[in-house]
This record gives sequence, C-alpha cells and structure tokens, in this order.
Amino acid sequence: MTRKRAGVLVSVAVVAAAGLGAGVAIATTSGGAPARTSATASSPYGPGYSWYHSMMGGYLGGTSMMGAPGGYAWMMGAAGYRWMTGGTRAPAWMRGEQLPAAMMGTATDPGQVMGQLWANAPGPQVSPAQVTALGSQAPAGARIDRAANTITFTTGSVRLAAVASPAGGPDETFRIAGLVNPTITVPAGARVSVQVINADPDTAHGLVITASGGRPSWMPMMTSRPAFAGSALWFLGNPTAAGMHAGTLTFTATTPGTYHYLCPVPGHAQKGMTGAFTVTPS
Ligand SMILES: [Cu+2]
Repeated sequence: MTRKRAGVLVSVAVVAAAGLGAGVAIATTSGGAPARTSATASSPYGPGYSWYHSMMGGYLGGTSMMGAPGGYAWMMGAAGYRWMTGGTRAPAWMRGEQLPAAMMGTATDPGQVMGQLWANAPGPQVSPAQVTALGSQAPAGARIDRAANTITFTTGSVRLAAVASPAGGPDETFRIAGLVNPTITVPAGARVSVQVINADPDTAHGLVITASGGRPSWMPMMTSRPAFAGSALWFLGNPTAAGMHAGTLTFTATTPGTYHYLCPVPGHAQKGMTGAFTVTPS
C-alpha cells in the first residue's frame, strides 16, 4: 500500500465512524490527520457531514479532489457520505455496491476491508477484560433460561450487551448474557439499549433488528430495514491494542411481533450472526 493511499483510507475510516450516530467522538488518528474544523449544524446532512467535508478537503488538498486516487471525487460530497455511512438506510456497500477498488485492493470480503479501515476510527473502546465481563453479565430485570437459550424481559427498560464473535465462542455469532444468539423477548413499548462490541480481530461487525425472517441472504440489508427507528448500528472496526470498538443503539420496541437481530455485514447473518427478537403485547 502506498503512503498516499494509506492516508486516504484512514481519512475515510474516521469520517464514516463519525457518521454512525452511535456516540462516536472525533479524535486524531495515528495517521497524522490534519486540523479539523468544528462541525456546524448548517449542513442538510447534519454536523457529521460538515466535518466529513472539511476533513476530506484537508486531506486531499482542496475541494476539487481531481487528483484523488481512483477518481473518487464523489466521495468528497454528500453522496459519498451517505454511501459510506448509511444513516437510516444501510451503507451502500452492505447493499451490494462494490467498495471502490482503491479500498479493496486484492481483498474480496468487504467486511474484512471495512474492519481494517475502521480499526483506528475514533469512538468508545473497551478492554478485552471488560468485554469478557460484558459478554457474560446478566441484564437487570431479565429472566435467563440457559437451557432454552432465552432472555425475557418484563420491564420497560431493557439494557443488553452483545459481543460479536468473542474469543472462546463460536465464530460469527453474538454472545449475549453468556448465551450464543439467544432469543430475546421484551414487552411492547420497552425502551431498548444494546451495547454492541466488536471482539473479532479481522472483520467489521454490526447489529440491526429487522422484521425479516427465515434464512438470511448474503446481503440481508438489500431486502430488510431496521424494524424500529434507531434499531441499527451498521458496523464497528477491528479491535486494536487500544481496545475493542463499542457502540450503543437505542430504540423503542413499539409494535408487538417477531423480529430478528442480525449482523448486516455481507455474509455474516448467513454464517450465523442472527437470533430472534420478540416483542410481546404489554
Ligand atoms: Cu458480522
């Protein structure tokens, strides 16, 4: 990888992390990021976009980006921002559109590429020891049936931690309260908070609660959307020596029904990163 290209990759990684909406803070990367201006609220796409635009301009020498490797000038603008970070929809690379060749190199797995790109992204991180504790802790107010692999809440406040592909467990699964891909049941109207942690050393993971059922497709986000406003955290980068990336999604389980949580990174739900999420009439 050339030095120039590496700089671009780090830029994009930090930018997209800022757009995740999961409490990600902006921090200087080890890649020598230029000074950034404060985000403003004047952008039609929110403060994250303003920051994205100014940061990309600082990296790539002005606003024309005519010299951007691979001709990815569009990534400078709002279209690129939405493409990379998703917002209310899944990022385009989760919906079957190819990542730019400049990012993919010789790789073929977009989750692995994104995990590496996002490894140095800013945002909350937790230590491996903390992750071990979070992955096994019993949530307050929940009844856990280990034989049935279920976690049942009857309270209006639901707080969970979901660890993606932790060491010592089956690969490409979620560990929640010491269980693997448990069925989670909450009452309608519950306010749900899920802290998601990527414990996998070599790929990005996220968590989305959707209304889709059955066997997931390779790219589940082509056909499914978050079931509730806010029930998506699209992806987190690979762990580093600084810790494991963590993000929290929060939503209200408004409508009774049978839903699923899954990892939206292409291929992961099909490999086993999915479980049932049931909302019962309250
Ligand atoms: Cu995953």
